Amino acid sequence: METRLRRPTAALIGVLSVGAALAAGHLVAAFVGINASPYLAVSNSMVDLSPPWLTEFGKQFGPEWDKKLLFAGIAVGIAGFAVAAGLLSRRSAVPGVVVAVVLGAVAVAAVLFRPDLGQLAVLAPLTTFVVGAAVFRWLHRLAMDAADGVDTTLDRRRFLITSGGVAAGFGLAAIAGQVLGTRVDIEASRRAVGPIVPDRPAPPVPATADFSSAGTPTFITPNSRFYRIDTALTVPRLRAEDWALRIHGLVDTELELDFADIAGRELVERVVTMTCVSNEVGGDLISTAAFTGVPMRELLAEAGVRPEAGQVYATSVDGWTTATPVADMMSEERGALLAIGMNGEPLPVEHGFPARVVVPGLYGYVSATKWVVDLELIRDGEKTFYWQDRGWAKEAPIKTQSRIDAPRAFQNLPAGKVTIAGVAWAQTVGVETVEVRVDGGVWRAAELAAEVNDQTWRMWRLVVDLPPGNHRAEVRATDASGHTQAEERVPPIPDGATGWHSILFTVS
Ligand SMILES: Nc1nc2c(c(=O)[nH]1)N[C@H]1C(S)=C(S)[C@@H](COP(=O)(O)O)O[C@H]1N2
Ligand SMILES: [Mo]
Repeated sequence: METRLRRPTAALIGVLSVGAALAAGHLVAAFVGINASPYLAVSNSMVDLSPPWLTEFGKQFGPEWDKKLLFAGIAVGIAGFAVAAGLLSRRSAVPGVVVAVVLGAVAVAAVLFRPDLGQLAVLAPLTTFVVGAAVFRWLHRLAMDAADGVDTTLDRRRFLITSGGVAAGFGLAAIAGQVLGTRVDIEASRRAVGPIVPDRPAPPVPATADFSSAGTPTFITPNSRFYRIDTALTVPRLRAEDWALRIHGLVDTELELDFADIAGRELVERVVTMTCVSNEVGGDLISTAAFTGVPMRELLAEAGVRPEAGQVYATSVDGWTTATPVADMMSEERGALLAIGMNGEPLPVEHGFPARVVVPGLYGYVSATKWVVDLELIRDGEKTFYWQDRGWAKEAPIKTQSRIDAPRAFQNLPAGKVTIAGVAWAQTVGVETVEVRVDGGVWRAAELAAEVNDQTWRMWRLVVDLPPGNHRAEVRATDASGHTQAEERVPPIPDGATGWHSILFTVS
């Protein structure tokens, strides 16, 4: 009679070998670049290959959750694949080995397409492939011996002990890889940099700049609450002492600047409201900080921008790219920065430590490169960049918008006076008026908080007297160029959402 493995045994062999394979690859990746870990490399490729609807769907869960969900989804996918490989191999080990080859090939491809990994990185997926195939054949042989009816008890015990050993071994390898791979002590590098003190501080933000007591955000967003958007599944860990920025392309003199050079220059502080193009009407992908750094205008002038240059093409250490019009980078009023400080501290790691670009008035995806390492002056449209390749606009100035923060949607308020409050923004020109209407009535001008500068949001509030019942509040802003927000809802893709924000609430 032909020997056949029981289904649970076959599935277990599949899962154990794939687990061992990925863990071994993760451990090797700790030495050649953690992103070479086949599990991370495949996950990163999934991010880059995701269709726009999926990326936008993911962003709803917030910066931390969308990443956790992706990792969990990929783990489930791989486990399913492993179970299938095991079940296909109930008679012969060949299908399982073929699966290991396929998995290895996918991982090699994923690593080769990573811009931030060297040639050596291929060792990680190769390890995955070799370990996967070897563990699979080994466990399969033991399980077959246990199933063939001769010496069954002894063979079965041997199979169970080996399986347990493999599981424990790969658990340890995965943990060791994680610990070693993230051993670069990035916080130590941040501490060594110390507080970032501007030579030219921004004027202090007056206490009257926000209506946080009425429910708006604070004017300056604490670093820990600043919105975060990026494609990095593992935050780049680039130490200040290892960082350098190359400015090249259509310039007279190529520059290579290190952190000490930047930190030693005259540092300018600017209060800027950053906004993400994916921010839905009413969304919270908008925050404000006092950024400190060197004006991009000075750095570019030092390199000498040739007249034929139209865009600054920026690349981060993990290969994310964007392009910004030279005119916006060079404009004195706009005041683009190569920032190294955020609210007095070195940039937090998630916000681009050690250096990033900040260009007031442009959505982040066309300007705000975190972990920036390369600025290339190119002819206009000479190359496309990360989000442009995924259907978003080549140029994207921030659109005038407003949002209601209080009352909260569906909040139930006591009868009497109700304060409606929120924020409005029209970076580079400034907010002129904010109007609110309730239940489709007349538009009433809201009180505006003190204006800080043209590159930041502005808080507003209005006290209304409302009878008990359900109510609907709507808001619209008019900017200093005379443009009033249109009612119609426009989705974020390709160059930013517009439309009036409205909320429903109850007074009783
Ligand atoms: N390296 C890198 N820089 C990046 C991104 C990214 O994915 N990678 N995302 C951009 C986008 S879409 C936005 S809105 C801002 C967000 O910056 P924050 O996370 O500091 O708020 O960073 C920009 N810079
Ligand atoms: Mo963004």
